[in-house]
Amino acid sequence: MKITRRNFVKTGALVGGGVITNQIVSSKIFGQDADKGELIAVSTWGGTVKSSEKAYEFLKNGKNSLDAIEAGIRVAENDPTNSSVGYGGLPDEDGIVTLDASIMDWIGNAGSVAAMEGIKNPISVAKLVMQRTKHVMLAGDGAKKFALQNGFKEENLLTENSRKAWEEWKKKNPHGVNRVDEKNHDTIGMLAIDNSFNLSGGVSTSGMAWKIHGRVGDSPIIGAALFVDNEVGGAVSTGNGEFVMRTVGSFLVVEKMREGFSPQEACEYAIKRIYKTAKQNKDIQVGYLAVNKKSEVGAFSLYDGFSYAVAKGSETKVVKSKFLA
Ligand code: SD4
Repeated sequence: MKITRRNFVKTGALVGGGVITNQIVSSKIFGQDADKGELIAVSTWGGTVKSSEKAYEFLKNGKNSLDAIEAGIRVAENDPTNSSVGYGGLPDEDGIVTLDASIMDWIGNAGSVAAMEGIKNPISVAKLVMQRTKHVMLAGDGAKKFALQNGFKEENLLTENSRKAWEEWKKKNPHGVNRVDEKNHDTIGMLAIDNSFNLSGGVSTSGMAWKIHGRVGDSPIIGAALFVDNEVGGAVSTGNGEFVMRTVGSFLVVEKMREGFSPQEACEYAIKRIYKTAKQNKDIQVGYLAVNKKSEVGAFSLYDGFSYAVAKGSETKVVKSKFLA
């Protein structure tokens, strides 16, 4: 039987390379398709522009939005100069790089890994958690074991630059005081719409620099740093994950869009919710990026400094986000 967007096939071995999965394989159950937009790929922070370009190239070549997201995010994960994602990410207070990532497709399937060590491309592991298991999230040693069993190889993710930065921080903070460096942000959150008008999203990060070993941020939590609903749109977050988790931020953004807010209005609404508790602390930064099914984009952050990349039509632009305070 041919799987199309329109067939609803129950649990089965038809997806995920012949491995039993509980993926949902049709969007029909969510109702009618929404208004159609155009091909688009967006990513948090201007520094990830190459990721949006890569994802857009995939979309233009007719690849689906899930594969485009994975390819785009892998560019950031493989870049040793991005100190918030994958290889080269800044470590925790013990000097260990631990990675969080999540991915979600247009049908509502989701996969994520949390606090995973030694694997360079957590977004691809998250995709396989989604496609090859009955679970949504794997954490720590279990995530790594799953990755190794599925053909990933173990690598040292701590670059010389990241190690030196950690040593300097450690000298100044021998007891782990002020352990979180709020100024360090480059986490990638991406959303993309393909030529079947299907939306997917993903997030990948090494999390907050100098975090307590074992800390998990918002990035692998579905509904916090990432949420996609193919009827409505998608949202991703970056910044202080604790504030995003407490307000289930990306889900909130998508639900406001469902009520009729534009992506811009929805991001502003979610940031204002955070500001109620974050306003005492000017160092806390949070940014949301959202896209609706018409390929309209919105973004908003607590404070100045957030930016994002948009690949659409013939160009890729880096746009400075509006901010609250
Ligand atoms: C976290 N949200 O672990 C991530 C960090 C981040 O840009 O986004 N940095 O809390």
